[in-house]
Amino acid sequence: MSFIPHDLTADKLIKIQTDGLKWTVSHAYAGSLFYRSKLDAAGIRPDDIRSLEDLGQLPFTDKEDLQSGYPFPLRSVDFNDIIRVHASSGTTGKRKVLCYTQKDIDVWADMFARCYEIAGLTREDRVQIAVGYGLWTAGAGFQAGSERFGAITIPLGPANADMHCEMMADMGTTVFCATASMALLMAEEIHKRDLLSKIKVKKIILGAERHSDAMRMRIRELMGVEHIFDIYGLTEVYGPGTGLDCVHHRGIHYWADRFIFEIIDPFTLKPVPPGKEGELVVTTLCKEGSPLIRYRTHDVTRIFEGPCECGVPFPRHDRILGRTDDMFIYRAVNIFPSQIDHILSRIDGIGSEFQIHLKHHEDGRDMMLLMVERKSGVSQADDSKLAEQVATEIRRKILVRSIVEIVDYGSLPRTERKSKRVFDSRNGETVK
Ligand code: DLL
Repeated sequence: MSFIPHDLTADKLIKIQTDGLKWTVSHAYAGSLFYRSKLDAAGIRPDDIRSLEDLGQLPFTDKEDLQSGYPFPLRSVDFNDIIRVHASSGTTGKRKVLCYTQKDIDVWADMFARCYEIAGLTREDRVQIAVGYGLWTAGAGFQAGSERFGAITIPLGPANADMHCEMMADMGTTVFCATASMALLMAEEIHKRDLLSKIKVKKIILGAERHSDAMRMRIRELMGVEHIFDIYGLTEVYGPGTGLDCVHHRGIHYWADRFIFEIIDPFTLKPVPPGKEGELVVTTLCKEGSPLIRYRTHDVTRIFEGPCECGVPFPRHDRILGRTDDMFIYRAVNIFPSQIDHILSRIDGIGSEFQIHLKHHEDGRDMMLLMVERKSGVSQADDSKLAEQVATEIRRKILVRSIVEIVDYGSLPRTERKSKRVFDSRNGETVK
């Protein structure tokens, strides 16, 4: 049995998307006061939406709309039809709460089963789930997908390293699912405890946060796995499982029969040319509880053109390259953490973990302190040379000065959730 419609053609997809777009706009207009007033204000009636070209007329939805509509933003069905809510913490303000009908839960499980299929799992596989359960979508998504797919599911949640190591060995786990941070933490534990010969993990599925090539390489090295797959998703679009890269690892296949992805310029809000980076905007095609109309994710990626060697008939987007709201301004330069990541990934002797601390100096200027882990096995003796090299590269590529401190491998905090890498205390204390 396959969860992937291998007979999906471009024409069929256009039909599914057109019907789904019309359905979504009518459904949201009829069921949600929020959407009705938004569409009325834009002078749009559901009947105006006749083809995919009409998508661009629709107003955007943004995270503020979810917060102002708290506790049931975007709700478009009767409370009797809602069977679950999930929420994501968000960085500021109230949580984003999204509601699900039974159909939403089923569609999500089917989408997630596709992810496991694309990763080449079979029903013999044993899937250990290390992401959080509860209001967060992660645990529920990974579990429902694995069960729908028919693999053996081992739902540990973050638990602790002892428990993960024990279950991994005893259950014969073949697939490990985690946030990128947790995958690194576990890979280091397994290495430290010298457990590699006792475990059978061949594949890691990770996501939930941006991660560097260096981090993926490190995890792969330490755990000796065949593949690391990148899974994308967000609470607003069901949760994890909106897509996954295949064994060729040239982009994330996404389920274009369940949602439309547009890439826009976050400043002009106009679509960018095909293949160019921009902000991902999502319109769902059959989501009942909390449908999305042109929802601005603030995630930066691009859509790849052309088919993939694997033959899966779904389009691909690039890894998430950053978030438009990740950017910080330091000495009048706009900087994304991914730029720092990129530079560090290319310097020998550096590990994958770093922190950026922005502080206000008493001389009135801002300073950026970069704490960077030394690579495991590299001698401390070269720290000052390494620090100089990092600072020079940053000055050369980003045009700002920074203070670089090389710290011991493993000394920056590891987390089972999402890592925080930027600490901005410029409105608080002053450093001398
Ligand atoms: O993090 C869902 C998820 C859980 C995805 C587990 C994958 C694995 P939220 O908490 O709503 O949902 O956060 C969504 O996380 O907008 C991205 O900024 C980021 N994100 C998710 N997956 C990736 C990824 C979950 N593979 C936000 N790469 C999104 C980079 C990711 N960033």
